[in-house]
Amino acid sequence: MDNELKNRSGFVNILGIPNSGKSTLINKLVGKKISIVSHKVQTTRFCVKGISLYDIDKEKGIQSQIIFIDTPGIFDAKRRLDKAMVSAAWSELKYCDNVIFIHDVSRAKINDETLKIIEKLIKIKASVILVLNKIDLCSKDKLLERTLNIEKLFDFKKIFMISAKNGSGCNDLLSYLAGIMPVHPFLYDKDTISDLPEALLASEITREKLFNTLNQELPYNLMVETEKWLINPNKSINIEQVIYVNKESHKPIILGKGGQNIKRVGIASRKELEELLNCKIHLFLFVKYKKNWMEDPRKYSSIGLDFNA
Ligand SMILES: Nc1nc2c(ncn2[C@@H]2O[C@H](COP(=O)(O)OP(=O)(O)OP(=O)(O)O)[C@@H](O)[C@H]2O)c(=O)[nH]1
Ligand SMILES: [Mg+2]
Repeated sequence: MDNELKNRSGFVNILGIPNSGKSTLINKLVGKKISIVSHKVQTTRFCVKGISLYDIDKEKGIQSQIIFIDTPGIFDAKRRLDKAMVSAAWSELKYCDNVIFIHDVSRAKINDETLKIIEKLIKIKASVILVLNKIDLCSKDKLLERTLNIEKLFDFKKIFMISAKNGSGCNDLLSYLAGIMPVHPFLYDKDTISDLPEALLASEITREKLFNTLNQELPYNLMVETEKWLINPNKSINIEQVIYVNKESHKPIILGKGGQNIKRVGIASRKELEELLNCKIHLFLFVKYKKNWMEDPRKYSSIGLDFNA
């Protein structure tokens, strides 16, 4: 049989409550930043695919292409945007051969949100791999106790203990997943690592810098849109982005004293974009008040969310 016919390719959905480390994990497994990370809950707003190629047999050139799907954190959503995010997280499940359920072991307990997800996974008879994350923050005894308690709740197909942040255990997880992907020709081009268009990634990078630069008073309800993308003759790129806030009072928070804050955000975002896109970037940020952007259906469809979820 032709070696190409021995390749594997399939989908792995990463599910979990907000802040459990889903995006940190996908970035680690793909080996490149494709999804933004912050210490705040509900950072990821829409599903992002990240693709990893793993050599199963280097000599024979047999590889496994694992298409990971990072999803918004699942919780008891009430507001429209939150509901749309949670619905998006569950919606990708139907395409997936495997599900990773990620649990943050540094949490004091297995909370209700976690139990609700497990209940649903039981109901839909999903094939689930449990990934216990943030083991760098947890003692061995606590980790053992948590493992015993959580494995009672569901017949997990396999359990891994990892730190998505420092990478421990991540190779074992990747190698296991590579081996269980179905034998199938690559579903995506060999060189593709993400399905996120560059302009959307650029908006996300700026949103991440806002989340990470602003502290407690950060208006969670902000959104960033890349409105202009102009490639100059010298190959540098001019990017114009608008940060939408839905309260006038949020504008000065984002700008900061004498515009210091927005300046910091702009510098951090530009630096990262230059690294990711490998060229010089001229980034221009604007802050605009837009009443109720969260009630505008177009803002949902532009990032693949269902306004009526
Ligand atoms: N110490 C430690 N921190 C981690 C680890 N994994 C993730 N984090 C941190 O946990 C926080 C949340 O990480 P994210 O990857 O954004 O979590 P998420 O599950 O994608 O969150 P949402 O998108 O909001 O659902 C960030 O501050 C990460 O740096 C880990 O293994 N160890
Ligand atoms: Mg995330």
